[in-house]
Amino acid sequence: MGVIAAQPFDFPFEPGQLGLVMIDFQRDFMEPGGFGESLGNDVSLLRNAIPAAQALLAGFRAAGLPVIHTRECHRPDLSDLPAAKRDRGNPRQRIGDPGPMGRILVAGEPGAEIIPELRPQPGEPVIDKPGKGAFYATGFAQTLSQLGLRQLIFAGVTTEVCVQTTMREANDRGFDCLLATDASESYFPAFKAATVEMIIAQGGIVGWAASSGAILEALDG
Ligand code: TIU
Repeated sequence: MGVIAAQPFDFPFEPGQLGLVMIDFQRDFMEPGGFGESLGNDVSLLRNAIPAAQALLAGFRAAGLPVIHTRECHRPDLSDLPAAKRDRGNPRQRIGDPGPMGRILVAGEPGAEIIPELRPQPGEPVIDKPGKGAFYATGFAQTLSQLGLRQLIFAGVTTEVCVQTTMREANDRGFDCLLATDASESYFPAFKAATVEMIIAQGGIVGWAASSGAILEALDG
């Protein structure tokens, strides 16, 4: 048994049940010319999460604990892209349109790849998901079950969209969820701050939050 110093209170964990979930650290969100920028965002802000995410990856790998990566992307024929998602708003480019990193948010294109700094290692599961949450229309639940995981540490982008949606989905399925605050970023600093607050409010209504340093200290200890 280990304990992570967290908010709103300590997070006790069984190492055999603990995994790291890396949400959507893809070029499409992290680099210019992809989906994130097509929505009008300054994508440079997201790079703040890379050093802490790298440290967590290294710590989990060194401890021999599972790491699962996700990517938001659609099949090349866009058969898993609802019209409601494709047609929303007035972006510069829509999902499936050609861009400098290939077709926007399409599996197999350069933009859908995880950034080199956080590239998955062979054997680490990579879940492609058509929605914001990682459970919807994927094998994520089965992967977690096969790995025997009940307690999840979340890193990734963006904090209030795909990370928070997946944390809420996991929380409702009975997982203990902890957000690694410095390993997650938003295009909107105020939204990130609000997300951390709403996760830990009401006695941890969605889960816990802690810095990568506190998580790594507990893994070492
Ligand atoms: N737009 C935005 O903030 N996020 C997404 O569309 N997807 C994820 O968060 N991965």
